[in-house]
Amino acid sequence: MRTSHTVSSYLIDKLYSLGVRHIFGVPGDYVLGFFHALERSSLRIINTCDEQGAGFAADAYARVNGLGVVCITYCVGGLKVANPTAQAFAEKSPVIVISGAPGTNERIKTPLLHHRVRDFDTQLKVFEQLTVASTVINNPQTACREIDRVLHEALRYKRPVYIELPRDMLSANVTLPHHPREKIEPGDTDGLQEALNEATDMINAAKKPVIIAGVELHRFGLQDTLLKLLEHTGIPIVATLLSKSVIRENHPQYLGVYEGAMCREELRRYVESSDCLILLGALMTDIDLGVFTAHLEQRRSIYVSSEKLLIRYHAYEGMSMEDFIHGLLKVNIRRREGIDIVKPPQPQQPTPAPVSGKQLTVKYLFQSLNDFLDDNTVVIADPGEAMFAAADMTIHGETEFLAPAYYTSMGFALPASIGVQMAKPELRPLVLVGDGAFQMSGMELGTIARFHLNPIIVVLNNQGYGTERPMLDGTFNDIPLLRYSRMPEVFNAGRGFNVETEDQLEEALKEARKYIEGFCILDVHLNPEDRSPALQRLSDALGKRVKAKLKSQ
Ligand SMILES: Cc1ncc(C[n+]2csc(CCOP(=O)(O)OP(=O)(O)O)c2C)c(N)n1
Ligand SMILES: [Mg+2]
Repeated sequence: MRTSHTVSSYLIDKLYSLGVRHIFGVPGDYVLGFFHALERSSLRIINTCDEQGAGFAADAYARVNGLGVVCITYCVGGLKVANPTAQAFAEKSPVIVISGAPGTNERIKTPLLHHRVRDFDTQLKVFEQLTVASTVINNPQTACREIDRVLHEALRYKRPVYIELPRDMLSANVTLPHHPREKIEPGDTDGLQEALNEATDMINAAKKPVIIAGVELHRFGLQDTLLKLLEHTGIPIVATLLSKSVIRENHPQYLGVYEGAMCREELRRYVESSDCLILLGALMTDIDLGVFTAHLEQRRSIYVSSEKLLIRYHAYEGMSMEDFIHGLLKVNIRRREGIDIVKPPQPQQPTPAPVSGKQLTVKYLFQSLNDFLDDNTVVIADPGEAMFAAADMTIHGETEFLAPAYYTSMGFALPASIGVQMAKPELRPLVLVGDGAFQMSGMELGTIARFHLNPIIVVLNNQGYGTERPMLDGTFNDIPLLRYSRMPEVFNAGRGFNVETEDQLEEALKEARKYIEGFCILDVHLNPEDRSPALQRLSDALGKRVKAKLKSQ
């Protein structure tokens, strides 16, 4: 670190020291000075077509890199990243939102400055609701402390934070912080031991324990500890849709994604008949619980997250999830082997050879895509059929599946592929996106082309908002019908494939694997009535609610 700093240089150096190498965003006059400083720094600016794209790219970058940054201008840009920031908050992704803003002096002289909404702090108030910490850097003497404080909160809670930079502050010289040694509060070791004893007794007495591994294991860097726990105990494990790929899915103890009635029937039965559910870092969201079709009883559960520890009906206050899970490695849990393990559900059947001219189905498409995966593929799925049908794909590596499985904002997957490839250039994204979601995010193909990225984009073209049709249909679920395979002409890059039949799919995937110079886009035509069993069950469950509401009006 340098010995003297401005606000800009301090923030940039700090981000670099935390492992950030790329910043996603769109400039504007209030933030141009900061972009200029970024351009001359060791951080790389990835300017996207739209701020929402930058927000999703930063979220995905945070998910694979540990921290992501989006940088935008005041209000017109900031309010467009409100939605991606909300998603990052809901799904625990540490994204730093940096927004330019009118200078502190300008605010006094000209109150009606462009982009202002109601007051100068309107945007700040919005972001206070969407982040775990926020700050406006309006005093060079406290600037470093404020920057350190909010960055620390992002890392501690794995949630977004907001930093507003009034433009006249950027080159102000700052007072460097004096770093007192961080005090680490000793945990409640007696309480922890009691919790571990209770958990050990319960696990050892159980006939059929199952671990449900949640997304917090990934966010809090506990994936290696989880693998040790599996080895130590021999207990089988499932993930949730939000945590899918928290461990590699070809691990011998891994059974699949559990999501109540939405998952495969034999998997549902296996989990729900367990007499000891060990839920580690799972957010109990409605989608992860199969829209409340899950039957996970508290009296059979050990539940630990960053917020609480519950064993059956006993709540242990003030325990750390990390300490508890590390503790499980040290206690005497009986190792289960071979015959001790109730026979787990079998993997899927092999995909039949493609039949020339045969119309594609969702089932065939996902079987073929599953066969297409290799160790370097990262699957990024948008909400809709893309995400629900992908639940049963077998992901080869850790953190090689990303989807907004709780907040479920459309338009995530395509821009997310930019963030993922910037953070992990060795991975090739397979983007699964509905035609509706593509229409919300497709311009980011321009960013993909400009930065020479090479995702394979599968557009599930079912002529509209397929997820919604079984809930309640109308012309409002129709969308313009585009020729997605012609996108390479528009963007002057990449390759496009029109895919209607099984053999065309096989050919397109073969070509896509070979063509690594740019993006590939497959326009996959599906019958609008065709749905994966998971999506059908979800739509039925949600549809009942929508229709019941309509009746009661
Ligand atoms: C930003 C956003 N707007 C609206 C919705 C509500 N919604 C959920 S699924 C869906 C339809 C998605 O259509 P498409 O991307 O074509 O996927 P499909 O359902 O056809 O598989 C809509 C509109 C949403 N989740 N996110
Ligand atoms: Mg669709």
